[in-house]
Amino acid sequence: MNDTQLNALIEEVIRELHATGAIKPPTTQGAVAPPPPPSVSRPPSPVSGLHIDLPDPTTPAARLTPHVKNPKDAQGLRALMASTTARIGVGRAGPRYRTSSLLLFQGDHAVTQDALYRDVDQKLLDEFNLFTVQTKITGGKQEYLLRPDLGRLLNDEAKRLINDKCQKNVNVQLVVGDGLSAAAVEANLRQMFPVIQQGVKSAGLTLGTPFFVKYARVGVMNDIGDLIKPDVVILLIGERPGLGRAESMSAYMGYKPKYGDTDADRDVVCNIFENGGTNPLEAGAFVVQIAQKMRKHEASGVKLKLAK
Ligand code: B12
Repeated sequence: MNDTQLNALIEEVIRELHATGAIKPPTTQGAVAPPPPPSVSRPPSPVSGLHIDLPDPTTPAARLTPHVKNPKDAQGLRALMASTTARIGVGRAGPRYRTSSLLLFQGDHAVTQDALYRDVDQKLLDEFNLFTVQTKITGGKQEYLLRPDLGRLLNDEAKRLINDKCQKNVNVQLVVGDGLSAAAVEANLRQMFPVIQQGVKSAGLTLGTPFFVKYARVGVMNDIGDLIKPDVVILLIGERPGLGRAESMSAYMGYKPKYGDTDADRDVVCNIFENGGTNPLEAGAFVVQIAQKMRKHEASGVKLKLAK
């Protein structure tokens, strides 16, 4: 559709809305009154007379406002609410949630959905020269969610690309996977990736050719280990988002991962995010230390715990 057709369509819709009285007639000949700015409270609907504007429930101040009527200890309730992200002190409307609680829940859920269904920004992957390979998922995120088993296996093209492009038998292989949150990768990679690169080099270890795995699950480390034969694989991957928290990333690691390895053979540094989680810069340094330990003890997961 070109601009002329689009404008004609818009005008037609506006004419129909005028005809039904759903919007006010133009203030001056030929000019339609502009919509009010979003921050300004809108007048009641001309159709129903209802006023549907509510304050934004997602602001920090709104989240921390108690809605319990006549609490016995108002100050205590505020302190309790400030101490947790759990949804407490929200009050109720009869037996139900208040509308603002419901809207907040839906808003937070939308953050989760966005993080889950969105792809990692290609520009970010380009910044770190990460080429992309894919697991055996062919049906998009929906299949990714339903078939974790396929997210643990590289497809044939991925195996070919990795074989062609990656240095083999390296000390450390760094891999990035989207996992369950694109937002987590976007929020932390810029900080964590260079720290790992630098840390591995400073430790005198060789670092393999890094790449990105789309539709990745943690278990894909086994296929990567079988192809590249590194001492240690570090997989940076988006964690399952919580309600309203989508930027948490994990570093899953394994010593010489191979077909048949399980989570008992792996270690994880989790909850990597700024302001409240494991800081990505510190996490970068920490995973390099773990990689060194894995090499020293030639083990990871439960075996590494027993070796220490
Ligand atoms: C989902 C989940 C699980 C699920 C995994 C099932 C599944 N298929 O998704 C279940 C309920 C089975 C589980 C169990 C455990 N989990 Co868990 N889990 C999580 C959670 C909530 C999300 C993980 C995620 O997003 N992974 C990313 C996606 C893309 O990975 P995935 O391939 O879909 O799933 C794999 C990983 O989730 C992995 N995994 C899950 N938990 C753990 C724990 C360890 C130590 C390892 C190595 C791997 C691992 O198992 C899945 C299958 O391979 C995190 C919380 C967090 N903030 O990360 C805790 C978390 C990772 N789990 C944790 C723990 C301790 C465990 C258990 C050891 C608990 C126990 N005592 O039994 C077991 C170990 C399970 C195992 N796989 O060996 C801790 C790890 C702490 C740490 N640094 O060591 C976390 C961080 C929770 C916490 N804050 O305490 N877990």
